[in-house]
Amino acid sequence: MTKRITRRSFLRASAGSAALASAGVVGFADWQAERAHADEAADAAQATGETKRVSTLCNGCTNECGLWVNVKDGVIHTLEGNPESPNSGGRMCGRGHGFAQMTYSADRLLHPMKRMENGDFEPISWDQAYLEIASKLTAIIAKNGPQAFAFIRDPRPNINFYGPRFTAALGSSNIYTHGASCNLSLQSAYRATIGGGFSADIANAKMIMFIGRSYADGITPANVKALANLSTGTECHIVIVDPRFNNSGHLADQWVPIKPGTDLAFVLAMSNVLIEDELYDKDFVDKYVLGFNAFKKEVAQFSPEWASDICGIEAEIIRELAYEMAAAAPAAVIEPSWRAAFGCAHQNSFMTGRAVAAFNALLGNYGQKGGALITSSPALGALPADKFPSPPLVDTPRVGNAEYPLAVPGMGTNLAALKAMIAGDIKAVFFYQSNAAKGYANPKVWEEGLDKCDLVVDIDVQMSETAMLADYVLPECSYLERLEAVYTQGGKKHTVSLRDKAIDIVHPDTRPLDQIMRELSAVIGVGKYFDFTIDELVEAQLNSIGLTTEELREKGIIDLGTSDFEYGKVPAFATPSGKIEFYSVTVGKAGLSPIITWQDRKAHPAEGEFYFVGGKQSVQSHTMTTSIEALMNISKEYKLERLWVNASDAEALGIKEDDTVEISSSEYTDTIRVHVTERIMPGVVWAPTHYGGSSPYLTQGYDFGICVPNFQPFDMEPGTGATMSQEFTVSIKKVGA
Ligand SMILES: Nc1nc2c(c(=O)[nH]1)N[C@H]1C(S)=C(S)[C@@H](COP(=O)(O)OP(=O)(O)OC[C@H]3O[C@@H](n4cnc5c(=O)[nH]c(N)nc54)[C@H](O)[C@@H]3O)O[C@H]1N2
Ligand SMILES: Nc1nc2c(c(=O)[nH]1)N[C@H]1C(S)=C(S)[C@@H](COP(=O)(O)OP(=O)(O)OC[C@H]3O[C@@H](n4cnc5c(=O)[nH]c(N)nc54)[C@H](O)[C@@H]3O)O[C@H]1N2
Ligand code: SF4
Ligand SMILES: [Mo]
Repeated sequence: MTKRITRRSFLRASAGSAALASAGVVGFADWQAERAHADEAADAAQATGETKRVSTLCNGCTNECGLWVNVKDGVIHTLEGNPESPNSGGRMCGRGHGFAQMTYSADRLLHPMKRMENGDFEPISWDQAYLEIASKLTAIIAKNGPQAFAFIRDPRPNINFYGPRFTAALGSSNIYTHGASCNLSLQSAYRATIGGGFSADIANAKMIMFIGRSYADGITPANVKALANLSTGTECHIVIVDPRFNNSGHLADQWVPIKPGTDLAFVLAMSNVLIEDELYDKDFVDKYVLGFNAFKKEVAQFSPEWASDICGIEAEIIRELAYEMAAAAPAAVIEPSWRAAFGCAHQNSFMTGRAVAAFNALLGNYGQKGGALITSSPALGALPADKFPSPPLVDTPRVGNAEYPLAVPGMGTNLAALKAMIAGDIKAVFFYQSNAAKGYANPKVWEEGLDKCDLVVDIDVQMSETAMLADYVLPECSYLERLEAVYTQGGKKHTVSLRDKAIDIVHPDTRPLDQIMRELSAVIGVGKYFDFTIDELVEAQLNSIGLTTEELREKGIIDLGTSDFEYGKVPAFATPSGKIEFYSVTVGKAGLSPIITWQDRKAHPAEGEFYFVGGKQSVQSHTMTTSIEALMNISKEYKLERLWVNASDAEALGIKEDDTVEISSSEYTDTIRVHVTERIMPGVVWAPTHYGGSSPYLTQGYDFGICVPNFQPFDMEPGTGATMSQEFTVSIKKVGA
């Protein structure tokens, strides 16, 4: 096997990220240099006539950035961002370049693996894997019914086509995403309040507030670029509300440190100011809001003075921020945020999301330039039923739906499935591109649940921690070696693109998902729902919107021109009442306060303890990139695993830079090096969420740093079933210099 992407060339390509990680500054010059380097290399290669250029999508995170792959002599040579890509804006981040190394990684799975009696894994043939999995699965379903099966996946268009189809073909409704450990709380909150998600009109805002969201750490390249433009080219007032000065802080005007999990009090207090001082948009509220009077009565008690102690922010600052937001409205917006603060973090995350959506409504900013935008997504047409018959709809409600009725239906809560595994109700589970056992809840609990199952199948490219707990591991080829179902993206414009095959399969015994589903379903006896190739599926999907594969391949990304977005048009709110629901009957029925109100976080530090917050780093994606050598070299060189401790706290505990501390929660104790800094507020510690790998098969990330979910008690947010990733506190003590 040729490994043409050398460590050196990738380290060079990732230099921008290294600068970003070390200095905490977004290195645009570096990114540009990186791009120019890619172009040069592509030109040089093309001159020899040996290069082919394939348009595809990065698989380094959920952003689905469009890119061109330059292939030389059948080997991946360079990658370039596609300027037409809405999320990348023509730039790829360092992870995107680094993750391409997965294709040539020495840690890749090469054959289907089976766990033997003694616990070791042994390679087996595909035929044997299919036969054994099919026979176990059909026996489990025959004995326990189809609801004894569940499928958990990281939702991307390809698996969103195959996963639910496979689950329904087996007669089960238990299909889940990773959402319960990402943004389930806030998406469910936005759905309940405004009918779905929204985006901030970054380019045109006069004031923008980020609450626990960092574009420069949790990267979407186009947003980083827009924020950088905003910070240099305009008068926009950019505020970050975060217990730590995150890397977007360098592009902001104001850092407002806040105690973790108290963002709800902060937003309610700003709402109190807008209402008490009559600064809110009365016309907008009259027309579009349900339950304003009840909310007004409720928030009368939540003054900035009330919130001040809870949040650790001076009342005057809260008042000032509310006034400034009102003055800039409707070109002012609280950005929707993503994971860390209220995506799945605390027992009040859902309520925080509702309060954020409501605050934006008080500003009257929905649909307005510089405000909160609700846009549509394109839909593919129906597929010919003879060639692509759909399995019958399953009526039985998914496990977890009854207890967590507020969870977005497209996500569900996989933790309810985990509980059902422990209870013995779910006995067979499939994972696709999902390292649930390392990141969706406390790994100990996943181990218990998967141990109780009679069949665990994991489709992955490497031996992840979840794969380590499986009975069968099916090796997929990497994303650069396969074609996938069509990708559509919504927003101000509607686009369509493909994740395409850039090179031939490197390891002959690995297979793409579509082939695995087709072959396995045939052995199980439900093959009629998968009796087509991926090329046939893609062509039919594209034909359904008047396009062909050939056309899309040539252009890379096509603007469908179907977006009906228009500035100034107030969008439709897809809530039960058609209004923005400050009062929600649905939420009330689920047992939560129907009116948006204060709810405390659950865990509070005792004397001597700390709040814990986690977060992304520019060079890593969740757990999966910690197996990429070039990216881990950056993490190791810049000691990116370290725990951030405030300088005054460190002094009180006698801790110095690079000292090793023992960190303990109610669940777990580990050791970690410390970074002493003023960039985190006193009383709070921060650690990156990517590290602490425990699969010895993944040589790069093994045992580097701490695994944050180990510290988290198993618990679920009422209403949504989100994981509550930060409902714990820690104590630290020095154990070594
Ligand atoms: N580099 C990189 N980029 C990514 C990803 C990745 O893995 N790596 N993943 C993508 C995905 S799936 C996601 S979900 C997003 C996540 O994107 P974000 O949610 O923006 O990511 P984080 O870095 O986890 O959190 C942002 C900030 O929230 C702060 N924070 C933590 N708790 C609280 C709190 O209680 N209140 C407040 N106000 N702030 C708090 C943290 O200190 C951190 O600086 O990133 C996306 N982009
Ligand atoms: N410890 C920890 N837990 C987390 C997070 C974190 O940062 N750290 N982040 C949270 C967030 S925001 C999210 S969105 C979720 C994300 O959760 P996941 O989507 O599960 O993300 P990863 O943990 O990176 O695991 C992805 C898995 O997919 C595999 N994989 C990579 N490429 C392919 C491929 O082409 N095909 C197949 N079949 N498999 C592939 C990787 O080897 C890895 O095992 O995790 C959440 N939980
Ligand atoms: S943000 Fe980076 S890792 Fe994610 S898809 Fe885009 S280039 Fe890939
Ligand atoms: Mo996420």
